[in-house]
Amino acid sequence: MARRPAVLITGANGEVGHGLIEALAARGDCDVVAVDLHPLAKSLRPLVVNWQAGDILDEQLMQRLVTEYEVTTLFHLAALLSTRAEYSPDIAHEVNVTGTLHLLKLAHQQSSWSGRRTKFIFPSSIAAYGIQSLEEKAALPPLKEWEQLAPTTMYGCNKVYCEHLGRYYAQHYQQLAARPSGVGVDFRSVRFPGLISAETIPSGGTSDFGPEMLHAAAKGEPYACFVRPDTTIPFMTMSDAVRALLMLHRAPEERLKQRVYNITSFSISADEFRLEVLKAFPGAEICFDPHAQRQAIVDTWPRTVDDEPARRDWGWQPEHPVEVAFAEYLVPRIAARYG
Ligand code: AKB
Repeated sequence: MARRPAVLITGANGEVGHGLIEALAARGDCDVVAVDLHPLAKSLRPLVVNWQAGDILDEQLMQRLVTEYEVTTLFHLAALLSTRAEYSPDIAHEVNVTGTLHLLKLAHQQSSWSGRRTKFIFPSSIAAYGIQSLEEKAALPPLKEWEQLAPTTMYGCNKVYCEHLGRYYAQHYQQLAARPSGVGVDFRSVRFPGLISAETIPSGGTSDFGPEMLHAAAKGEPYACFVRPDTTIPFMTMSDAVRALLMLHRAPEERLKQRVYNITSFSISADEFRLEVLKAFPGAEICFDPHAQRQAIVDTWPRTVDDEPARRDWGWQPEHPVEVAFAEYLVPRIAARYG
């Protein structure tokens, strides 16, 4: 009995998973198998051929899936984000690193079975960066992929290491073996900025202050922002983030000059974010009440990143610069969502 080709998504119930499953279903050219610790949202179930509530570290679960499905692409979205990971660094390491290693092995196994390089799409993050001081942050030009990689969070360390692991599996796996095993894994990664979704509210991240502010305003709730007004990092709409994953997925491998790409859309401060929110919800009650430790994390993340290689190699361009993001995408959807 032949196995059915399928795209496997881990962390499928998370923010990016929601958008990705909907986008893949709209395209309708592949079967999706979804795995998440929690049962898949009811609205997403009709869009996938199989969903499993389980742990990516559960070898039996994952091996059971690959007896039924030939995984052609793996979107590995499951992770503990930067704030949550600081409360449980050991668990974060287990999920973010050991989980990724297991899935790279699984992708390698799939490539060996099919004779085709399984694609492994991995969202990394601006948390991979670690800038040492606010003065340096203010002075730095948009960061390139290889600059300032000394993250201060467990999540950031995990992301940098997994980027390297992916490159290793793609290019150097068992390099000393007499006969290399299989065709290897086609690992590709984007470093996401803070993501803003109209449909879901983030949890466990440190860039969450932006989307939290917007959703609170739309719900008519007061919001105390946990970073200073001048705090500036890059952001992107969830729709652009999902487009980026799909563009990178489709790009011919020979066009890719690197395995990890920065992408960005717009950089604004927390206060500029507040002003955008006030344009749409003039009565919104937003104040600033910085949390010293979370502030310290965001202060190590860059104001801007250089995404020229992504533009050059696979045509990356955001659809939602800041005005469009708020006025045409986020606000109308969020307003409709909360009535
Ligand atoms: C987080 O805040 O941890 C994430 C990220 C920037 O990767 N949103």
